[in-house]
Amino acid sequence: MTDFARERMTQLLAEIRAADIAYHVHDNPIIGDSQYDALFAELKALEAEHPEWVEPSSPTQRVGAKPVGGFQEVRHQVPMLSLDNVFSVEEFRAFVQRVQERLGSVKQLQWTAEPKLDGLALSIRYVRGQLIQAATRGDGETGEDVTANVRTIASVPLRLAGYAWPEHLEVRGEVIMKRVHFDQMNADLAQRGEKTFVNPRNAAAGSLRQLDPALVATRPLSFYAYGVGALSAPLGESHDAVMQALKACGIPVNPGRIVGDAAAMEAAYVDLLHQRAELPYEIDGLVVKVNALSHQDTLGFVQRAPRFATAWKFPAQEARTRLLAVEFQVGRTGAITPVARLEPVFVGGVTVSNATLHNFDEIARLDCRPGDAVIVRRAGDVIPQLVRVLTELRQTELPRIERPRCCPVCQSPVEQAEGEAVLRCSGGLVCRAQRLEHFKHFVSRRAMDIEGLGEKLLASLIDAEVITTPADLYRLKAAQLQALDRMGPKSAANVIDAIEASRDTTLARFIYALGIRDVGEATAAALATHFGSLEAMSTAETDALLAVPDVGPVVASHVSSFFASAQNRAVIEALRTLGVRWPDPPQHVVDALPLSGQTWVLTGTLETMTRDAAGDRLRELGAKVSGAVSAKTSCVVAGPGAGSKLDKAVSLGITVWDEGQLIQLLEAL
Ligand code: 9MJ
Repeated sequence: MTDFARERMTQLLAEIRAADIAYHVHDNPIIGDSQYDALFAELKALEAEHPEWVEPSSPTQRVGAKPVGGFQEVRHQVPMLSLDNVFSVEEFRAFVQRVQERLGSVKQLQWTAEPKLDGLALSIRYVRGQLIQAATRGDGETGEDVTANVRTIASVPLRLAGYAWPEHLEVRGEVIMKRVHFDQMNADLAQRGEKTFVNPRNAAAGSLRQLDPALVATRPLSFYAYGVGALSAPLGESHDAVMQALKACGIPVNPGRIVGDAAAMEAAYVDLLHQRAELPYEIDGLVVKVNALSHQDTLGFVQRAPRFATAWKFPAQEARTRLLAVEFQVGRTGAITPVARLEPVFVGGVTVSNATLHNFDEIARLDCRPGDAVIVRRAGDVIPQLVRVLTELRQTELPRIERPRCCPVCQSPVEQAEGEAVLRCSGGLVCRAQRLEHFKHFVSRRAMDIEGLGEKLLASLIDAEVITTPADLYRLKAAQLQALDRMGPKSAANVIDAIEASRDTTLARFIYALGIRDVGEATAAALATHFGSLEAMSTAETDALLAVPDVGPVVASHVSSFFASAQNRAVIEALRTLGVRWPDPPQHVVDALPLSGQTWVLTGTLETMTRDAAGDRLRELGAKVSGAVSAKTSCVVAGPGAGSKLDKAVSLGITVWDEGQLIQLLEAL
């Protein structure tokens, strides 16, 4: 019996370790979460029966006791270097030239290019394959012993795989927190009323420096290796070979590639910069290294940094500036959004002078006041955010921002629905701001698609009272447009043509264009397919609306109250009389469509069609197309540059297709 138990424990250890490596090192899970949990639970139960057989490197032994007396100092046997930085292509070329001059005799120099992870540097020491110690960089000579905390990081092996490792092996790399994990953790912290972290790097650093390993174990940290420290035997002759050897030991490595020359490195920089926002973790540049270790040795070091490598930094995503004022913008549905006006600052590659503050609760949470020094963040193409206020720099008492009581545009009273953070203007279409936003939405590309009717022109038409409802657009005459400032006959005729062309539309677009609250494109498409006509939809009872996939009680009530308004019905009637029309949707019953009930997500770049076009085709086939991956997602189509959504899909075990598979499906249906 005990022999059997011991054998089973060995088998479980092997299976769990293999699953860990497949998941963390190869990004290619071999078993599902519940199967993994079952193996883990079985091992734990057997270990409880036979504590004498518990291996210190068992995956059940990740969480240990608190280090007594805080973190001890660790002297690094081989100093932990930092990287020199370059900030421009000229500086980068100068670096390459310096290296080439120093290695004068070498003809075909090989380089590696890898993302620069933005986390916390760590050195992990393995002796005879067992994790013995982990230390932070500190000042490069002496760091802190964070072994107990690092043992809790699921992707750090407690025992190396295989047997091809040197007796002493020091692995160096970065501890990071992936974006999805960061968002999730911050949401959990906020829900518990605890302090949230400003960015993933602070979250990783703050977590690793917690004294209680049990708490660290709850923080979703990851580790990627990018180098080695002290070694009792070489792992290879090049940086790339060393990384492959680490991977074979079951250590997750920073993904790099070999590049031939400066031009290829410059292309790698641009590629990575484009992928940046989609990657599952934050990076702040491209690291290039001379590949051959013999060349690295020849080049040596200057002060604390190697001559054989450099970090070509991306434009910073965070910058300090000053908050000048907070203004309130009124959206299409009356939502009042506070916007921070900032002293212009160069961040994320552009000059930023506005940042979103989301809602009034956010103002209260940040406690931002005009005059404050603040940190703004612009990541990828997303709207800049105000992430932190440097309250410690406030020298005099600054005035708090008052919650608006009336709409800043039309002075109607402000409302706040129970349980909602959003403040709303109660003025409806009386409010000029809501009217303008309503028109902007109506003419937008995914709605009635009227080109040439920009915000400025719409505002002039509204102010001149030429248009008060969307139906007025179809009564516009070129002469009226020309009468407005600086509108030539040709431009006026183009606008009229665009309006004319928009009369032929689809029911889904028309429903979307109406701007019913919470009815986005996907819901509009679902309503169109389900009801087949505007009449059926506009007279539907709540129960009938609730039968539409994607429609819940809130949306159903918005739809009902929209059509209950005589004014709305009159506008629709006028639009139809003025010639707005659409073909009858396909006479399918919803459930009969091939992809009914499925939710698809498109991410990354598609090469033979746009994501919009692919989304339209999928919707026509009955699928819902969503922007976010969840357990309910049926399939994710990932093109080049796919990042966090792909990562989430993989972690949830959701089917992932490439563009070719999607095209095959679309052709087959
Ligand atoms: C980061 N942070 O991703 C190095 N790093 O190499 C990479 N850092 C490094 N390499 C030598 N990819 C010293 C630091």
